[in-house]
Amino acid sequence: MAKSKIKSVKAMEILGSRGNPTVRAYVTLDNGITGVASVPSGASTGVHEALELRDGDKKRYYGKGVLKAVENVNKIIAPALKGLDPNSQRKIDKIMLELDGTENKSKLGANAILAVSLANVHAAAEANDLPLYKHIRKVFNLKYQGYKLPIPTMNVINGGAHADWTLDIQEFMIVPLQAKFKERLRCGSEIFHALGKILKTKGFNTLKGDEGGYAPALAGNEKAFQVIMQAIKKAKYIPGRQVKIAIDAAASEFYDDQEKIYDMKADKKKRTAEEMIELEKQWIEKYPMISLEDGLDEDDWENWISLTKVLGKKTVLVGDDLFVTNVKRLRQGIKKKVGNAILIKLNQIGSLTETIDTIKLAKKNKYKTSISHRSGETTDTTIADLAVAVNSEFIKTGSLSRSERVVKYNRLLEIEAELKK
Ligand code: 2PG
Ligand code: MG
Repeated sequence: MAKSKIKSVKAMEILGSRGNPTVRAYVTLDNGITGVASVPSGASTGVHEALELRDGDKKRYYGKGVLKAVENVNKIIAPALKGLDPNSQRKIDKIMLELDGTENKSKLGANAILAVSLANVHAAAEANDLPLYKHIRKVFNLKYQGYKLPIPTMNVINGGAHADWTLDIQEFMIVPLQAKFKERLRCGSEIFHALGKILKTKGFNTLKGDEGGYAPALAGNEKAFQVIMQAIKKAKYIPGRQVKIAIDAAASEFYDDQEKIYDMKADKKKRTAEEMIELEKQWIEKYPMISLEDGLDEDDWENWISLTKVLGKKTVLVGDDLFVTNVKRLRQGIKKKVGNAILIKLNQIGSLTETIDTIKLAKKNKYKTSISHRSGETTDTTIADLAVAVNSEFIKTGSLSRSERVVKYNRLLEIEAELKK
């Protein structure tokens, strides 16, 4: 690996895709190379996530400013990293965790730490003249066979907190299964446009939600499956064979933990955990569903055990708010036999090293991984490279519109083309 040293670390406040501030960091090396990274931000954040530090000063950006996080990078993190070898990613992340010293990164902010962690890995990759996915594999000594492009789960109907609660289920995704990534992307785009036409013909709004999918006020959650099935056929693909469907229920968002009830307003129904499992089972039997994310609340462990018993052999059960990319929560899940896949979001845990450790634990226990964006994004494409670096089965990065979503797909196209050479 090329020898170089960190010369400076700087951060600034920028805007994310929802127009709220977020952190961008720059790591500059003594050879003149600068790595840049910007961090995303969730809306349906799990209660067990690392802390995203926001200023809380209501006079600026309604409290959402990130000047404290930026200052933590410039005044506390920068001096501690100066002079270090950018190839020592583990050490760099460890130093930041120690500087923070809290369980959930509440002192420096997960947004501050992650921005630097990722800016450094970008700088080091460039210094080694390696594409990021190759550098990540090398620097963490990952011994996976060849490079595999992930299957995209594309969120074409947005609901829940991402679309003013037109539907309770947060994400209805199409999952194209063609051999080449570029064919998966084309298939996704064609279905997305077919879906737009169908919705328009039926008199629904075709404006987009936070992740670039449509947000029609359909009469009930299940209607979304029906229009998606129509769109797959209209675009001349075979549902079940060429394209499957996935959902992220994000059930914590409509769970009432006092009453222990899942309150689904679009269906005008309050459901118990047993009824939720039954509903999800019916959907899996009726539609070609490949995966179900957060089908129950993030702390409803007992019912997650039943959910896994009932559906774990039939489908990919992804824990997002449940596991929050955290080895401790994932370990608990493995022990309790809960879920069989994990959603990986860098900013849920707050550093690249910890994210890699969670992925390693998942793989060791045969849990599938899906590397994921957040609903508030930037044009940063690190997750595309991360997905290829770890041969992730899936990537979840939104719909087939909006540059902050599409930019990740485009990066995967680039990687696929480069690997063919
Ligand atoms: C999720 C994510 C991304 P958010 O729940 O999986 O789609 O949403 O970033 O709002 O938590
Ligand atoms: Mg989720």
